[in-house]
Formats: sequence, C-alpha cells, structure tokens
Amino acid sequence: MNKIFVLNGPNLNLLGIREPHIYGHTTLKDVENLCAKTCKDHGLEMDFRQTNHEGVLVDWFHEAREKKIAGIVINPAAYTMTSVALLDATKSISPLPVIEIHISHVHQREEFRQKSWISYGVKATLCGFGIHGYALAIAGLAEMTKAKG
Ligand code: CA2
Repeated sequence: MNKIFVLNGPNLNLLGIREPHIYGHTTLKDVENLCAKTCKDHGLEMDFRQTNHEGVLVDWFHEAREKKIAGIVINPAAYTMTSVALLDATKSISPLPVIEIHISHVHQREEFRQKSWISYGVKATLCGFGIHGYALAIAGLAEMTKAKG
C-alpha cells in the first residue's frame, strides 16, 4: 500500500486565521496542498485529515492499521503534551512508521510544550520548520517505506 495519512489535531483548522505571529499566514488548506504535491513527487497517495477530538485520532490510527496504510505523519497539536492514548495508539500499530511534526520550534516556547508523550512511540520528530516541516516529514517517511520495500 502506497498511501499515507497526514493527521492534524485540535485547533489546526484555525491555521492562518489566528496567531499568525507563531504559526504563519498559511491555512490548513495550503498545508494540504503542499502535502499533496510532496506525496505526488514521492509516488505516494495521501489522506489528509483534521479533528478536534482525541478519540477520533486514535480511531484513525486503528484505521491505518486495518487498511495497511504505509505510514502516518501527525501534528498532534495540544494532544502532544497530554495524550497517553495517542502514545498507546502509535504502539498498537507498530511497526507502522509514525512521524511527529510541529510547525513551531516547541523547544523555544513554554516549558509545558516540551514534553511529548507521543514521541516515545514515533520514528522521528520535526519542529521549527514552519509548514515546510510537513514536506520534510513526508520525504522522510517516503525514504523509510522505500527502505522497507
Ligand atoms: O507547532 C505546532 O505545530 C504545535 O503542534 C501547534 C499546537 C501547539 O499546542 C503545540 O505546542 C505546537 C497548537 C495548534 C493550534 O493551532 C492554532 C493555529 C492557529 C491559531 C490558533 C491555534
């Protein structure tokens, strides 16, 4: 299966509309377009989704396993710092590769943003590249899945 999921957590639907000094002026639709182009360049199909609900993200992980999706790129947003359920979901679908991405440089921000539970279950984490981090994450995932054959 040559398809990946690009998943987005709570409030990311507001990208480009609120707090542009932190997250920039690009909207989630712009991010989706960037991801679609990057996936095409790497010969991947993509399903791009956003939800404000933790359990929905967990369900999408299970769906990825059932549908034999090649991997997941996820910006868990605020669930990064709170969700053991998401960490358990990454472990429950192992060895399916998961890449964690953050638009902002979380390690230069408030201390509470620096503890990521999901990090224990992901293959790699990117932060601080702005929305370009999504493209880098997809490129990295493409390499990983290619290496696996
Ligand atoms: O930098 C990132 O991508 C974050 O995952 C974004 C989360 C934040 O809680 C993480 O610490 C870092 C926040 C996403 C909320 O996005 C908004 C976008 C526009 C306006 C308000 C919130």
